[in-house]
Amino acid sequence: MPYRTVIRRLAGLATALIAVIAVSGAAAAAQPAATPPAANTGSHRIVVQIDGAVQHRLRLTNQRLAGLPQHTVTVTFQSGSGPQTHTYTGPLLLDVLNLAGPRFNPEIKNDKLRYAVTATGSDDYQALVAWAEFDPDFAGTTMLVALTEDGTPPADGRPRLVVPGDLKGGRYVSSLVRLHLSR
Ligand SMILES: Nc1nc2c(c(=O)[nH]1)N[C@H]1C(S)=C(S)[C@@H](COP(=O)(O)O)O[C@H]1N2
Ligand SMILES: [Mo]
Repeated sequence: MPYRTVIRRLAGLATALIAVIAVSGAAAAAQPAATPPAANTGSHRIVVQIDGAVQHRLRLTNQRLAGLPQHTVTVTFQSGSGPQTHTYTGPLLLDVLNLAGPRFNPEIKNDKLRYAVTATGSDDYQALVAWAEFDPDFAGTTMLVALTEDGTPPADGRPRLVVPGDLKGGRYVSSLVRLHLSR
């Protein structure tokens, strides 16, 4: 290949490369500046912290939650935008808390009846459920840490507390970041 041709081809390649870099730069610049961190759906970096009166404070990824036995419930609740019916899938709240090991005192009669789990959303919204509400020895409601709603993960990828039987949606805490066990 003549020397001039080699130079021309190299120059062509360089131009193409610069164009690709410019286009990807423009795409990156076009992203909204206020994209919240760790909001990528299905990301392994999304975690729910399990803490309080537990033996092991845990930071559970969606992947870890998806590895627990999955349950599905269909529920209806009232909300500001009218009644909503959804099918949720995810692990039992009971299984998630048992992973962390509740520090119940065997010396105290029915110590677990003194406990509650406070769920916190990324917006600091909070609601609590009593341990007895989801414990099969008592009310035994199938409460979930849901990973999907109607077959789809939430837009921000974060799980949602599901509280079947509640008339209003207030305790369906979405965008869960923390489950805190307290006495
Ligand atoms: N994190 C978080 N979860 C929340 C709320 C909230 O403000 N923040 N509102 C609750 C209320 S009052 C209702 S009625 C339902 C509404 O459900 P939706 O957001 O799926 O419509 O979400 C509940 N979960
Ligand atoms: Mo609500």
